[in-house]
Amino acid sequence: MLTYYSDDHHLHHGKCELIDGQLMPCFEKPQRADHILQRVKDRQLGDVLAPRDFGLAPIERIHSKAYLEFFKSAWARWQEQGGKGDLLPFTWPARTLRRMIPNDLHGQLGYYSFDGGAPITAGTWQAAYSAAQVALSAQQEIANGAHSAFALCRPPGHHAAGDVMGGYCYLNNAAIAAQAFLDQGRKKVAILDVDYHHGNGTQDIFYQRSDVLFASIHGDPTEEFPFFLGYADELGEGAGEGYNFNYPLPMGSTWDTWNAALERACQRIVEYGAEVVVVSLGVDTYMEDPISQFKLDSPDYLTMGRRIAALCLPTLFIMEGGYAVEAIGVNAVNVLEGFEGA
Ligand code: OKP
Ligand code: ZN
Repeated sequence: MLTYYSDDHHLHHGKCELIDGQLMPCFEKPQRADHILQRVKDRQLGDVLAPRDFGLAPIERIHSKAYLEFFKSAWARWQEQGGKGDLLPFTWPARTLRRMIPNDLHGQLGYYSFDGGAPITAGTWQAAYSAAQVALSAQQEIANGAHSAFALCRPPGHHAAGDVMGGYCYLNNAAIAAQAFLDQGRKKVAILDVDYHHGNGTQDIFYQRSDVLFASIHGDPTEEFPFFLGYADELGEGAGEGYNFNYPLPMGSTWDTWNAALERACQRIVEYGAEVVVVSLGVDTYMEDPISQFKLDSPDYLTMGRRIAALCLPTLFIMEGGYAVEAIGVNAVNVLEGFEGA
């Protein structure tokens, strides 16, 4: 399997996030992708290629121009104001407030985000832009006939909606790639989100559409981030009704529970008649993950890959979360090796 990868992810390295009332070093850090790349090489998964540049057009199919313009220029505006640290939001248009777009930078940052987990730094735009190009390059590989490809993306994307960043995510790499398949003539794309967290951004983007089926297995949002989406009764809306499937699982879930949900998700994908599968590949379901509460072990990821392969569909793997940095390479590449039947 070919891997697409860009060193540009190093340009995004947020300093801190707020956890338990304390500023902690960001869990979503460059070493994550470095470890995965190392493992891809150690296991000789296949060649590692630099992305092509498909420009902004395929990104604009998912994200609004206003949002992209804001994101692209936010750091320069912050510098003009003499800003020093990372740019982080602290006021959001929550339930009692109006959804205005104010003039102020921090007002706009609140408008275009849903949490304080997505810092904008000097290189965040470039890193996120390149991550989207990595996803598009791997997508192109499959469009050209490959059975699978791996987009080693960072920062991740599945929490980002059309004009909202958050949860470490800015551009929704999986959604951008799924849309590219459709724009090239495919009619039915399934997105299987195996990250520990619900892919609220991806769900929102495709919620009213039947050309993308979204299935997500994740920590029950009554107990876990992103809290406000990801429940089992969210089945899609309008034309999208019946094309959204959430499998929220209790904290502490082990492989057997997780696997039963995977089986149900795979059945939906088969019933749908998907032509291609995009996997939002998070490995924060791992037992040692520092911010997550599932109990998968490293060999389980081989089994996961095998089950996904049994769908017998062209499969695009897009990297999402996973924060047990030492194990993330083994776990992510185990899915890919399991898929390949290793
Ligand atoms: C991203 B992905 C606030 C804590 C909130 C956000 C988790 C984002 C996970 N500092 N945690 O789905 O792996
Ligand atoms: Zn996650």
